[in-house]
Amino acid sequence: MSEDSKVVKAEKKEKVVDPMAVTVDAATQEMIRRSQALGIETVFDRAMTMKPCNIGTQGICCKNCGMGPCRLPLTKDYDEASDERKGLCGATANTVAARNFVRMIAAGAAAHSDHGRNVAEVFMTAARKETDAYKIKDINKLLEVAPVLGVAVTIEKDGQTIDRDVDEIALEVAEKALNEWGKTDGTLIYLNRAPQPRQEIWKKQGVLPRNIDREIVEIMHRTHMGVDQDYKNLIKQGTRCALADGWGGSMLATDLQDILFGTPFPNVSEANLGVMKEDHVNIIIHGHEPVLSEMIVAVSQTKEMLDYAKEKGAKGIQLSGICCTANEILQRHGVPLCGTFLQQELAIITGACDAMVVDVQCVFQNLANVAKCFHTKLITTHPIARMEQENVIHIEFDEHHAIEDAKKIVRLAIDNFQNRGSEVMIPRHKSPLVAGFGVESIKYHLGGSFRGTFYTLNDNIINGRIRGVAGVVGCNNARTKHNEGHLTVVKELIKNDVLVLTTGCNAIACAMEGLLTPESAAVYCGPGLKEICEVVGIPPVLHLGSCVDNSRILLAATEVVKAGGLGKDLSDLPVAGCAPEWMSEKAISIGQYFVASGVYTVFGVTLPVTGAPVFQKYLFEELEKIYGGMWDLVEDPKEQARKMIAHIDKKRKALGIDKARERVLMDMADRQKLEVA
Ligand code: NFS
Repeated sequence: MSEDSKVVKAEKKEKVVDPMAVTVDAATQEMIRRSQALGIETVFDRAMTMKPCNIGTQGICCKNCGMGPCRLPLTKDYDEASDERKGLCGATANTVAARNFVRMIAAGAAAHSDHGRNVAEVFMTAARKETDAYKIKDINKLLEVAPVLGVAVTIEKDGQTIDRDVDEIALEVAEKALNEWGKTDGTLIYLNRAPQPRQEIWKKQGVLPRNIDREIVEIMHRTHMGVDQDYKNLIKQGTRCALADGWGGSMLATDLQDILFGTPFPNVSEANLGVMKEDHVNIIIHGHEPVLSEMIVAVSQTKEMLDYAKEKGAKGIQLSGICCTANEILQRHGVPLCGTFLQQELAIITGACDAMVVDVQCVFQNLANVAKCFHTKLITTHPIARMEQENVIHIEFDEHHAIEDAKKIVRLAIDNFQNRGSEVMIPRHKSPLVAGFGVESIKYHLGGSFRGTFYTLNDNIINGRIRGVAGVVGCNNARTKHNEGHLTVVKELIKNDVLVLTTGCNAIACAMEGLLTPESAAVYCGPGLKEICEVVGIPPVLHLGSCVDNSRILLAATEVVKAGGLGKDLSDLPVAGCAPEWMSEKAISIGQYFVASGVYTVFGVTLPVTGAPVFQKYLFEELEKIYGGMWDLVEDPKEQARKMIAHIDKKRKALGIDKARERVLMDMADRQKLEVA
């Protein structure tokens, strides 16, 4: 061996991922070690060997035409007044960064909203009774949503008001909902759900979305070579598109899913790779649309399938989920969470995954390469999301024969159970959790069944036991330590009496850490929040579902405004938002609709705007003057929490309730003093 190749080998040896350095989760650390022992590459290895492009990270690479890519790096001696960076066409760094940013919003809004459209189409199939698989499950929710969409739930007949036929209502709701994607007149109906002053701001700014598809298409037009060249005008359209996501496609997805599959209500379950069972057929559902996973849940619980699994030597069927589809089936059926976005390859590396069923979004193509090393059947199910690798099986799912499709998939997994190799290693780690919260259950828990309202929550915010409310959401990102940002921010917030509403992979991370249990309040919370959690019996971190369910956060915040005492608009509330480990374009769309809804929103890791300081300043400072909400980028998670708390305190002060918080603490002390006296 030559000296040179020894050096290469030595260097290679040094480049082994240190599991402790890339994740805080013990199960993940164990499985990274396992992947190394088996010589299987994962995202953690790739993140080490491939560094991100520094120019792309800052948002200043334009590849929107064939003359580029034009790269506009920030020079060390950058000075705003003399910044002459431009692409071949003359596009400035601000234009380039803004174009890239709003394209991310378009992609994110498209992902959420196309998901929403699929649900609306299935809803229509159910309303027309073209399928036996899907039925209107939650009639109460249907009757609640119908009037919002302008569908009457009663009619006048012979001078009497009578209830309309539920099937008729469902059909009309389906038509109205589907219309929102492409209607030719007016603006989105659901915008009416926001507080009136918020609607006025949107109207004044000219950002009321006309229909969902149009706003996405218009971004693609405006960011084509040589169209919109004003970063403020670009971000205006970005806002309109993001609102079409949050108050449109995502909100419709959530509502229609609730009507079809049931509105979530708190239930108990478990989280982390340890939920897999060695003696069961393990089916992992991964992706985002509950349309298929609902059917798999139903089918895998049938006697027919359970008997078949036993026939094949398994004790039963263990379903579990990864990413947001996991959150969907958790919140409605208590199906355990197998892991977050960054654990998807590791779930296969357990050697115990008999089938991984994927639909759309957040699915690694490398799953196919990992599956090749095991007996795992990797099954794609969606016509718009296939994989090129030959070992991937495609079973296209169609709502007209949903049960048959689901049966085919479950049978395939059961048949595969006996093909397991000897290399099974399931980490033992898992944590208990309570999930399934939403506007309805918060009302119930904090208001009681007879007076289900948000008054109690508001009361406790006003009296200072709850300092404020934070929405902490979003992905994992392999460029930062897995789950560390999520858990640090959330723990810091609840320690400071901030109630946390969570969705997406943040919710899964919190679940894995045990933060979704009422018991965690005694360990992690400040005295005010602890007291509330103990009295009411809720966790300090409320799991509201998947990323499309961020719409639940918007509606919960609207209920807080309605309940009174905390201002007239969302931007008056002592609330803040955060995505500590974001990575997907969906997160950017979510961030923008939170900002445009009046919320201070801080992202961790990185934000592709830092190479265009003027545009960045516009997002971070100027938007506050327009919407009352603004973006921020803070790498250190503790600092993220600190800034969120500072914002919450700023809002408390503006509401005149900053003193109340101190008074409560003094009241308790005073009471003690009185008792002593
Ligand atoms: Ni949200 Fe869900 Fe997770 Fe991020 Fe992906 S699963 S839609 S995008 S990675 S939170």
